Amino acid sequence: MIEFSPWPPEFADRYRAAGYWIDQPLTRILETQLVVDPTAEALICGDRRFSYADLDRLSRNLAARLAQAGLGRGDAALVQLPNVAEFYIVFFALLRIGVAPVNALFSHRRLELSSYAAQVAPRVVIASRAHELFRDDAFADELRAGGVEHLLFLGEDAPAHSLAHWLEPGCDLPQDAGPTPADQVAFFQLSGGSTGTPKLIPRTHNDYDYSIRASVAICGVTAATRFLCALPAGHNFTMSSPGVLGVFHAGGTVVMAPSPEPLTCFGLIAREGVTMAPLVPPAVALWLRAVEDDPARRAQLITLETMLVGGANFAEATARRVPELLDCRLQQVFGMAEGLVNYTRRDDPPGIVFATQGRPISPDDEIRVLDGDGRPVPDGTPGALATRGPYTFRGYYRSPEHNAEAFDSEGFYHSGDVVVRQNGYLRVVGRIKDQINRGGEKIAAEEIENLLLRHSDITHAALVSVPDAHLGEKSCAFLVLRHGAERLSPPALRRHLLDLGVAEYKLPDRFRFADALPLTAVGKIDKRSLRDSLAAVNA
Ligand code: OOB
Repeated sequence: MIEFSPWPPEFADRYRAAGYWIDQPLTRILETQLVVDPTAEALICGDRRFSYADLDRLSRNLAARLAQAGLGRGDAALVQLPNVAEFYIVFFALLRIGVAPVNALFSHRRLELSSYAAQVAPRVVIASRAHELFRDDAFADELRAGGVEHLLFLGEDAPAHSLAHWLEPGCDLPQDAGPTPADQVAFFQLSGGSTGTPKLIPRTHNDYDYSIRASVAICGVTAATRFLCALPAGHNFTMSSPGVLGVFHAGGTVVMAPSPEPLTCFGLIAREGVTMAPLVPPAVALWLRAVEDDPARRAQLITLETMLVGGANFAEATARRVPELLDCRLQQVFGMAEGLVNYTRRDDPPGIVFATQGRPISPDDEIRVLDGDGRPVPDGTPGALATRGPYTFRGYYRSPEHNAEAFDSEGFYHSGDVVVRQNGYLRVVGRIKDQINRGGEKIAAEEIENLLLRHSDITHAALVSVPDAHLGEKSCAFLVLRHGAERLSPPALRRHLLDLGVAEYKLPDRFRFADALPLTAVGKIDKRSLRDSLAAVNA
C-alpha cells in the first residue's frame, strides 16, 4: 500500500461518526450512476459522447488489461493527458485496480515528470504522443530505464502501446482485483509548492469523496448540470470543487474544452447547453472582454447559470461584472490541492459573494488565523492561515523535513496564505509562502532559483512576483553574475531553463541584474525590498 500520514484515530472516528467518511472507494461514483441511469450522458469530448455505461465499460476494459499485466494495489502510475475523455476513463480504470495515479499537468515537461517518477516509481505511464516529450522515444526509454514497465499513449499506432487499443475489450477483471481500502491513498494531487522539488499530496478515497459530496450540495449540482471542463482536468478545482467528479456523482454531464479560450468555450456552451463553468480570474477577464467587444455573444451564454471562480486573487470590481455581463450567478472558490476548500454560498448576499472567498465546506474544517508568533489574531485582522479537517491531508509524500515546517504539533497545515476572517468568511489578502501565483498557475520560487544557479555565470538568484494587470502576478528573476561574466540575454536565460526541462509557465517573465542582492537582518534575501524596487520602477 502507498504510504501516507494518516489522521490520528480519534479524528478518523469523529469523521466517520459525523458521516463525512463513508468507507467507499471513489469508484462508487460510477457504480451509483450505473444503477441510477446508465444511459445518461456523462461526458462530451468533441464529437464523441459517452454515457455512464460507456465510462464504466471503457475503464473496466483498461483496468482488466492492466491487472492482467500484473498491476494492482499499492502500485503507482504517472499520467499526463490533455483535456480529453480518456483522462477520466484512465483515472477510474487505475482506481478500480488500486493503482494510484499522479496526474501531471499537460504543460509539465521533463523536469516535473522525472521528479514525479522518481518519487512514486510508477509501473505504468499513460501519456500523449501529441506532447513534445513523447514525439520520439528518447524520454520514454529513459522512463523504462528507470523502471517503468508499461507506456501507453494517446495517438499511438503500435497496439502494444496504444491507449485506444488497451481500452478495447480483452480480458475479464480478475476476481481479486479492486480499489485500495477507502482509508488508503486513492491518488496523488500536485502541490503548487514553495520548495525546490514539486511535492505530492496523497489523497484517500474517504477524504476526497467527502469533499466531492459536500461540494455538490453547496454548488447545487444535479443530474441536470452540464459542466464545462476547460481548466486542466487534473487540477483539484476541476476535479472536485465541485468538479467533474462532483458532476458524475450527481449524474450530470461534463463537456470537455481544450482551454478556457472564450470563443471556443462560448461555442461549446451554446452547442451543449452548459450550465456551470469553473474558471481562474484571467480567463474570466477574457470572457468579460469577449462579451464587451461583441454584446451579441451573450446569446451564446443563456444556459450558463453558475460561474465558479478561484485559484488566484479575484478583484471585487471584476467579480461584480460577472452577473452583470454574463447574466449568471458567481460563486468564489478558495481551495488548495492539500485539502481545504471555501465557497461563497448560493444564497449569500452580494457583499459576501463579491468581496470574500467564501467559508469552508465543513463544520469540522478547523481554521486558525495566526500572527507571526503563532497566536490567533482577532477577526478582521490579517494573519497566516492554518487548517485541519476531514479532507485536509496530514503530510506530503515522503517529505519529512518539509512536513515538519508545513504542519504544527497539532496537525494543522499552514497553507502560506494570509487571510482575513470575518463572520466565518475568509478573504485572501496576501501570501507568506515563497511562491508566484501566475493567473492560478503556481511557481515555487526556490525551484526556479536552483535551476538558474545551475548556470555557471550566475552566483545568486531570487525570483519574486510583479503585479500584472491580466495575470494578477508575473515573475521577475534578480540575478547576480560571476565577476567578469557577460550579461546574459533573456532568451539565453530562458533557453538555459528550458534545456533543464522545466515547464514554460515557470519561466521568469522578466530578468534584472544586480551587483548584490539585498539581505534581511537575519541574512536571508530580502524579497520584499526586491518587489518594492520593481514597484518603484513601474510607478
Ligand atoms: C487551487 O489549488 P492549488 O493547490 O493550485 O493552489 C492553492 C493556492 C492557495 O493556497 C492560494 O494561495 C491560492 O492557490 N488560491 C487563491 C484562491 N484559490 C486558491 N488565492 C486567492 N483567491 C482564491 N480564490 O488553486 C484550488 C483548488 C481547489 C479549488 C479552487 C482552487
